[in-house]
Amino acid sequence: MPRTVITFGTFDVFHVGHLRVIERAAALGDRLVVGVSADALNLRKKGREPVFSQDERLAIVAALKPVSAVFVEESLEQKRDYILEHGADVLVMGDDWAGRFDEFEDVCEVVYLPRTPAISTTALIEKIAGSV
Ligand code: C2G
Repeated sequence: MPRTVITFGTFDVFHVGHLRVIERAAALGDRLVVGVSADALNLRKKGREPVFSQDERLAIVAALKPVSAVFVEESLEQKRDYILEHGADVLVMGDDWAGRFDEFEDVCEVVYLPRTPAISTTALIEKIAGSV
């Protein structure tokens, strides 16, 4: 049986920190499925629209070599359903979420990976805004 890894994220203004977490997640199994958070979920969660639309963010993540499949993450509360639906053996998240998804240890392994230091979508937006 192939080992399926699942991870979630907004992946807005895609950067190398996103790439590294996806590469490391994929290395933990045979296939990687990525839930890309919906525009509406971001608005609820962060109070602003992402720079790139969900269709654009999905297209970027789907085109990455380590990614086998993508889907839209409509709500944070559906995580258990997504894990079961996609037959995930491992849930991977960056360690900014450490401990937050331990409740799913009854259905899969839960792994938190260290974030890539010194890069974030927010910092990039501020840097770009400050240079124009
Ligand atoms: N990440 C990272 N290093 C960075 C920036 C981000 O490893 N410098 C990781 C995050 O830890 C996360 C993934 O990249 O695992 C996606 O990050 P975001 O796009 O910020 O996603 P987030 O808003 O955390 O959405 O269900 C959970 C949410 O959908 C996660």
